[in-house]
Amino acid sequence: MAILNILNYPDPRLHTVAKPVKEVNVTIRRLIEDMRDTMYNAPGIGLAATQVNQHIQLLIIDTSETKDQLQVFINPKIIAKDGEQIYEEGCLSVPGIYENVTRAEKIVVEALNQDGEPFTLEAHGLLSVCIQHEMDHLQGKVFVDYLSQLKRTRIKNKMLKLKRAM
Ligand code: K1U
Ligand code: ZN
Repeated sequence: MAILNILNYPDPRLHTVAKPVKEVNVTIRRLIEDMRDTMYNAPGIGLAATQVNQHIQLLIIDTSETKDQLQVFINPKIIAKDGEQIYEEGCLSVPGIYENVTRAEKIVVEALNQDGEPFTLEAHGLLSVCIQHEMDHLQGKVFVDYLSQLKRTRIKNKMLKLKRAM
């Protein structure tokens, strides 16, 4: 079991665009295990490889109450979107900050699983929000990027103050 370091906003490495995974091999599977332990330990309901300073297209999610339904998405692509929903989002890279973000209500996503097998999933509600939030991380985007300049500056200053106090 390894708990990985989670990058904190405004770390510039959070704005790195992730590269596609070429092969789902033992290195990727080990990273998935470490990311799973890191996400459950935080605790969180999602984690993108970007947040643990690995700039590859890999994200994991578990929105279940029982925390035993890990979903792995490698090289995810949204192939359809519909509707709109507003959800008060959090982020393990921006601890203590929760803000409303508007996203698609329904998405259809194609990805590879941990065995390198392709799958297609239709997601709604929190799962849909979480996939979109984690896919943003892979594009170097943090949820605070949807907020006003004023709110973003306040959050950035709060995070830098927290870092100095540590
Ligand atoms: O990307 C991340 O940092 C993970 C993030 C996922 C997320 C949450 C809410 C909306 C969109 C995306 C988190 O997991 S923040 C922590 C959190 O929401 C939570 C933690 C424990 C129990 C339930 C929720
Ligand atoms: Zn996040």
